[in-house]
Amino acid sequence: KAITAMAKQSVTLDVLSYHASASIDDAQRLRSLRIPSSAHFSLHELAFDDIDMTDDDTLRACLRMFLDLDFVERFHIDYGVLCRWLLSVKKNYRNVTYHNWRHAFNVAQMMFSILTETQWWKIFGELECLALIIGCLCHDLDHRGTNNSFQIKASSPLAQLYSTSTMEHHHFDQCLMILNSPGNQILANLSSEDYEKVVKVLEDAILSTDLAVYFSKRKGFIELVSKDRTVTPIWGECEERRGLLRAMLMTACDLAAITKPWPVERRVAALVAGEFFRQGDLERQNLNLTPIDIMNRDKEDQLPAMQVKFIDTICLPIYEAFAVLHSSLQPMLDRVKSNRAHWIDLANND
Ligand code: 5BB
Ligand code: ZN
Repeated sequence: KAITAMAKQSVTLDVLSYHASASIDDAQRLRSLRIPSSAHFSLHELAFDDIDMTDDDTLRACLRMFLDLDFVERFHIDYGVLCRWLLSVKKNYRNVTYHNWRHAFNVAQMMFSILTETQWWKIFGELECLALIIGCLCHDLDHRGTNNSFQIKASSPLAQLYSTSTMEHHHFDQCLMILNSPGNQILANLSSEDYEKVVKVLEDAILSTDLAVYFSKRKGFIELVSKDRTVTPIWGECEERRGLLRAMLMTACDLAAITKPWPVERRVAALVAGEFFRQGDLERQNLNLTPIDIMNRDKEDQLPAMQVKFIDTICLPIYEAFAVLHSSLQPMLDRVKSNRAHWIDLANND
């Protein structure tokens, strides 16, 4: 539904006025911390689990990724500014059960381990790798624990601003806002040409985390993978192929909980369910609607069957394609299949 320019402007101000920058003191403190190696944090592991890490550990691990990928040197990033930016990003995630800072951190770690294990960082180059890692850390900024369809049903200010990929546009807005905040400008020392490139790749990466975008690009990607079978150096020179690979990587990292060892997957699935059920509660209380089964607490016993469907329709195709593209990613596919067997077991036995 169209709204007037003036109404849109007031919605824009309403939505965009909120954002928090981390304090200089907190940045100073983080800046003074010693940063352990990537091996110390197991940052190269596809089966990585953050459960035993403190919040400080997650921040130090992020700094380690930026240092090891050589972003700080290559892009002349002021280390104190990087510390403040990381704290601001973390601060702009909300206390929801799944779409919080820990999720963003896990997605970034997954991107780091895939880029390094496959050596695909060479295909993308430093600029696109920087955009991908920033994109992962920022891709769910200010998530409210409710999905796009909830924004539309609630006619939320966000839905008035963006009719498609509603939340993803907002995550990107928040990302740009932090990047532009005084004291947080980690891209300040890039040439304006490089800056424009990073922001463009960043926007594309964040918008690609909308499942609708994934569905629209998946067929083309799977066709490309069955044709080429591996990421050849040609991909490095072909913007179309690189773009497709970047988009699919964002989804593969976003959904990677499904590729983790069973105890991790089971724990994360409970967090996802908790957030879905809370949205269902809000739909009942605030919108007077009956939530769909996925969000309906009364249908909790159907959760294992839903996970099987989620795996079959959304997850298996993408991790199958990635296992074809690089043998080092086969363990992800293997664990999706073994998690599927666990969910089948639970669906049958309870
Ligand atoms: C997924 C698409 N959604 C619009 C409707 C529900 N489906 S689903 O039927 O495949 C589904 C997925 C149903 C239940 C689910 O979890 C119940 C605990 C899930 C599910 N989604 N399970 C997971 O383990 C994970 Br991880 C996810 C992803 C949650 C984020 C959803 C947004 C994804 C954007 C890429
Ligand atoms: Zn996400």
